[in-house]
Order: sequence, then C-alpha cells, then structure tokens
Amino acid sequence: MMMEQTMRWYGPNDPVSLADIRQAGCTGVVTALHHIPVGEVWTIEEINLRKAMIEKAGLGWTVVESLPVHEDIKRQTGDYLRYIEQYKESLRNAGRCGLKVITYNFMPILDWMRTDISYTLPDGSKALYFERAAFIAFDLFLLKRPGAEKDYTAAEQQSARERFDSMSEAERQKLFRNTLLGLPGSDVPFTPQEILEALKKYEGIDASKLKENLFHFLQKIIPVAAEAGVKMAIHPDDPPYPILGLPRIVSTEKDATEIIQAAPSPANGLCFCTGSYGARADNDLPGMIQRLGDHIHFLHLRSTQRDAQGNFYEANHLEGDANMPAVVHEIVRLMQRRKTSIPMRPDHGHQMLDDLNKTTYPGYSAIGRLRGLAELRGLELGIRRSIEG
Ligand code: CS2
Ligand code: MN
Repeated sequence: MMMEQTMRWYGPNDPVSLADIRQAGCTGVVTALHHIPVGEVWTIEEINLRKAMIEKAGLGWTVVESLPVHEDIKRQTGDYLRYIEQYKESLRNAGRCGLKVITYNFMPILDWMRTDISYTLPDGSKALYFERAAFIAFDLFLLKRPGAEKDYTAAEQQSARERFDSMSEAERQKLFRNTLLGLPGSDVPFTPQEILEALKKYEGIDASKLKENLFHFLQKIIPVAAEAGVKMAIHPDDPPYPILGLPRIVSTEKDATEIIQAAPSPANGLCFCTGSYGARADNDLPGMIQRLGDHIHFLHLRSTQRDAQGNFYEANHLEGDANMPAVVHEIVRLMQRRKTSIPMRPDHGHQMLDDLNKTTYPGYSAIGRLRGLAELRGLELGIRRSIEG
C-alpha cells in the first residue's frame, strides 16, 4: 500500500491543468472552492460541480485544502457563532459529497510568509526563501509596526538596518509585495495602513486566548465532522513561530498534542507538513510521526534548509534538514500499522526548466512538483520493498 499521490490544484484558473497533474502520476487532486468567500457555506451543488469536473479528467477529489476559518472565529468577535454554524454546514455538505479530509489552519491574518519567492539556487532553479534580516527590515522600516523593535535583539535590528540600506527602491517594493503574498486575496495590493489595522484587531489576543478560541471551535465542529464522516486536518504555522506580534499556536509537537486532546476524536487530526514543522530545529519529524501518527490524515512532504541566522529556503524534497528518508520510513510503518493509505502531496517545488518563464502560484509550478513527487514515490517504493522483502 502506497501513499495516495496527489497535487494541489487551484481550480479552473490554475495554469497547471488537471491533465498535467494526471500525467505527473497522481490519482487525485487536493483543492478548494476558492470562489466562495471565506465564511460562506459550501453548497452540495458547488461541491458536486467541482467534483464532476475533476472526475471527468480522470482524477479523484477527497481532500479539501483549505476550508478557511473566518477571522471572526479566530478572534471570537462579531459574527463568529454564525460562522461556526456555517462551517458545520459546509462539513455536512462535504461529507454528503464523499469528501474525506478537510485541511484548515488557524493562523491569524496570514497563511504563509516568505521574503523572496524567486530565490535563485546555484543550479538556476528558483525557490521560496525566508530571510530573517529582510523580514525584520520589512517589519521595522516598511510596515513600521508600532512596538516592533521589542521583538528583536539590538544585533538583529542592526543587521536589518544594513540589509535595508543595501536595497534599491525597487528591491524594497519587491520585498513588501513578496512578504504580503501569503495574505488572502493578495493579488490586490495592500497598504501598510491596511495591514496595521488588521494587526490591531488582534491586540489583546495572546497565544493562550487564541488557543482557547481554537479549542472552542473544535469542540463545536469535531462532533459534526465525525457524524459527517470527514476528518479535520490542521495545517501548522508557516513559519512556525510568532511573527508581526501575532500569536502562533500550531508550531510544535506540544501544540499538536494539545489540539488533539482538546476534542478527542478520530475526526480531530493533523495535516502533517514537514516543511512547516521542519523549519524549527526542535521539531523531531520522524518522532512526531511515531507519536502523533494515529491523527495524521494528510501529508505535505517538503524540506527546508535552515541556517544559524534563522533564514531558510525550500530545499529539494530529498535534501535539506527534513531527513526525508527517515520521515517516509515512519510513514510506511504507520500505514502498515493503520492498514490504510494516507493521502500526500509534494508541498511546493522549485521553479525550473520551462516553468522559469511561466507565472504560476508561488511554489506551485508543475515541473518542480513533478520532480519532488517522482523522487518521493521512488523513495517510498524503495523503503517499502526493503521492509517487506
Ligand atoms: C500551504 C498552505 O502552500 C502552502 O504553504 O501548505 O497554504 C496551506 O494550504 C494552508 O495553510 C492550509 O490551510
Ligand atoms: Mn504545507
């Protein structure tokens, strides 16, 4: 039994087509109804329309990524009770349409954050990069977030200043744009003022309050998910530590364990993203799979290369810090123990070959992901054969 191989597909506007994904060797896609505004109900009609489109291309759709959680729920403000009811309705509809896994995250405002989406590697391919000095320069000198200085050491502020001074005006603007790409709807340009206003709404919400809000949400929705036959899979924070003064609560093994315990049920689980958890040296990825494996419903396989300054870039899937052979070894054993196949996707890939001249979603070009998937598939098969003989 192999992992179920999928790729993310952004829907009919994705420059990477369903046919491309099928030729990569996938049996399914992971997708979402991106045209439905965050918080509104996913109806049976809309889900089935999308499902039919995917099945017509010879692929399946059982994993949703993501069913986004409205900011009101994360903050417990405004209409959050209505949004929770609507979330439940979407879960029931998803279950009725045969969807099995629902990925989501609980990161305030932002989804992911990088300072450079076209970081050139020695071989000429391009990767996503988080450069700490550039990020601090963004925070201090472009966003000018009040009180930001207290989050950084004097030495960090100094190297951010030097980094900023070395940048041209065009580079500064590019940094500003890149850093905000992980914001929902980020094809529309944001002003620093808009970002500061969004951040202000999280004043007074620290990590323990945000956790309380997540646990409350889970206690409401997990029984509904269980009844609907869908499994929830929370995606970790990316990067996995507080940024811009916002709390982050899905960054470590301890966080994941507490989340599972907050609403005990097989329906309450994890999207195990080795790229996000792996950006911290203190996350033991193979050990986490051993200990949390019963709750892993979906896998994102990706590796990052960290350095001592807190920078990281997305490495080739089998290189970098993740120790992918050990990770896949644990996954193979987990699937044997659970007697089930777990869906996976190569999370991100390098922009390379013909894709260097194309515009795709950052991290989601076809060829780099095809390379990652092919390598991971070979690694899995080799490990499986050597275990099973
Ligand atoms: C993804 C996330 O591209 C990525 O970094 O792994 O955007 C992920 O889809 C969401 O955080 C899940 O809700
Ligand atoms: Mn991921």
